Amino acid sequence: MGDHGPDRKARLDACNLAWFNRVMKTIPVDPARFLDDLTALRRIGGDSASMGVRRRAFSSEDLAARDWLAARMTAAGLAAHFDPVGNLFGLAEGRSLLLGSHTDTQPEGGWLDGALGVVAALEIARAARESGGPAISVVSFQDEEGRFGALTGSSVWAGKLDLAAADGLVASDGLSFAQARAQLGGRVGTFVDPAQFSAFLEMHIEQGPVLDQAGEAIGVVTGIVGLRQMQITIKGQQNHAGTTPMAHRRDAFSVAANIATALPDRFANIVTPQSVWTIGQIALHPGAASVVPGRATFSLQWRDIDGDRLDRMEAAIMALLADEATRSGCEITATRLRHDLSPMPMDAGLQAILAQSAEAVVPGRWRHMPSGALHDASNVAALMPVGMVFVPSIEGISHAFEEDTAAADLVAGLAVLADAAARIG
Ligand code: HGY
Ligand code: MN
Ligand code: MN
Repeated sequence: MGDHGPDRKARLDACNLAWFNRVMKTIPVDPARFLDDLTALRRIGGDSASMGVRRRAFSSEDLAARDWLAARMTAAGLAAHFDPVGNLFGLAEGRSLLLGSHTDTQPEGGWLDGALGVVAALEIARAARESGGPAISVVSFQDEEGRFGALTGSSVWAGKLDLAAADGLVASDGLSFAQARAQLGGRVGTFVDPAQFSAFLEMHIEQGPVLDQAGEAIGVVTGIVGLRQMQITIKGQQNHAGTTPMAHRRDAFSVAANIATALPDRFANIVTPQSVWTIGQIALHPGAASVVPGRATFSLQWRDIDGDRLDRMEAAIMALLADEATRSGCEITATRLRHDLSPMPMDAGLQAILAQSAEAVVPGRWRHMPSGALHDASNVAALMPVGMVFVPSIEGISHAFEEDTAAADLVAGLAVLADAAARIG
């Protein structure tokens, strides 16, 4: 795949290396090597016509990316280790700070979502080892993007989802998590003991417009929203699209459409402008133009920073489903995603350190902010103190091939994360 990004020299010129060398007094990371690794990773599963990537969890592209990462970890002097669910760790000896994110992507993924945090972690761990700095380990969690569940790899590692339940998760193409992880073959090792890590830091693109619109370079994350998700199935009556009068239909799609359009009214007294809900997947059976669909199955996901509000949104959804079942005469069932992804505050001490690093690297061009996206840090917070740092997303676009961030902002994020890692020590 052609390298759609600017060439390496142009990228480095954009980084103003004189500034970079002035601020990087702690762990001497190499921005060129960092950007080269990011570009190399983008090529694995890269879309030929854009900057985007396709690396669904446990796809051949995902496994190739993990093998590439394991080799880079080994070359950096870290012990590459796959756990039973495909989380890939690069382990330093003894107690260490853990940095990382994920390398699996959405079906049409951006080149930086997750990959940025993993490659930045690799560069910082490598530079720390080269310079006799603090012990730093690296992780790429598996299935953060929810091909099977939601943040599956870190949910299992954090004990929020048991392995048997994870194995029962099934992707939309029918592949089970058990079948998928069997592809690890001889790579697989034991689960890594979280007690060896002092804390976890994750750098990530913002995936929203706030920093980009403000012209700021860094977000210090205060908390991560909670997420709830249901699979809703509507069973009506499959019938002839020409001979079935409209009044006699039990059209599963029209009920699904009613539910989608009724949600804003049902949520009106519950939500804030930051609350979000999405119907991202829908399947109609039998899916033919001349057949009134007898079955509709769709995902409904909602997110908010307040757990109580998530509960009230869920109650409103269940009431709407009951009303629609009565009105339409269709059978409506809902299966809730089992494991809990509650709103998660970031560790106050790590926020303070990240704020100091942000002020040192990009004085006055940073802010504290919540995360509207979910991240593995939500799960890791069950095991150790966690912190997150954002870099801007150009025009706020993510989960799309157009996702991108300016090279100077990528390097500023690297500098902030390295500075914070050095302060944590
Ligand atoms: O959906 C999310 O928030 C994450 O990007 N997987
Ligand atoms: Mn992500
Ligand atoms: Mn994502």
